[in-house]
Amino acid sequence: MSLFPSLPLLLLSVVAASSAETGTCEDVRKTCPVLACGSPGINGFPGKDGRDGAKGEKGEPGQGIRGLQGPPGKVGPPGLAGSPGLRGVPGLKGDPGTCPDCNSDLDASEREALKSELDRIKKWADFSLGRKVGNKIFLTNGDKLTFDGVKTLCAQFQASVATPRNAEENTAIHNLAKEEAFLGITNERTEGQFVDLTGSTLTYTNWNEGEPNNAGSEEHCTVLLKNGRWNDIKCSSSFLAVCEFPA
Ligand code: MFU
Ligand code: CA
Repeated sequence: MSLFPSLPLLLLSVVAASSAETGTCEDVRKTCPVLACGSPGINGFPGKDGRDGAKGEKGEPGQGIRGLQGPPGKVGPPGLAGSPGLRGVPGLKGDPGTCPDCNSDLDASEREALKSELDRIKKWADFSLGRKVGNKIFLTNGDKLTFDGVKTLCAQFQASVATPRNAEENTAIHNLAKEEAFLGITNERTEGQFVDLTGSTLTYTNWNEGEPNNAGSEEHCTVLLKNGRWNDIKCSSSFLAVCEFPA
């Protein structure tokens, strides 16, 4: 059997206790003659607050005036990088650099000393070579080359292929060359028209008898013959290389 009384028994006990409390003093005195009756006691203090009730349902939205706008939210994450911008305008020219090891600025006396030394060397070369004609010196290294080979060789020495402009220059080359030598005279550009290597028309010529004859229709260059006169000849043949230098 349970230690707790059944519900009907419990209710009965509560009703009995309640009727005992609500009964008057006279009622009590009828059952207990010994007990004296006094005046009714004053009311007790209010009982403690009961426990919080269950949470109510959410109310309808209020109808008052709208509140002020709140502060801005936090900054969002950065966006993707944009495409490159247009090229900017070129910057200004920089300052001149310094060159501690370059001592290119010669003073007047240094320039004079160099010029004097150069003149001395030129005189030595003129005396030694004995080939100076006017403002030219004709030189050969003894090589026999095609016409293109001679042009390349002379260019390497800042010179050009020997081109006699008068009888004196022609004789100077003839004296230097002990064999047939190429001259800087061609008609490679226009058949029948011999010109110098700058393309200028010749003002002096010394063609041999019957020349130029364009033998085999393939003679577009010129050689100085052993008799000192000229013959047109194939540019791909090889002859002595003679260059002319400014003197
Ligand atoms: C002459 C010259 C030619 C070539 C040939 C062997 O032609 O004009 O350039 O030297 O002799 C007949
Ligand atoms: Ca010829």
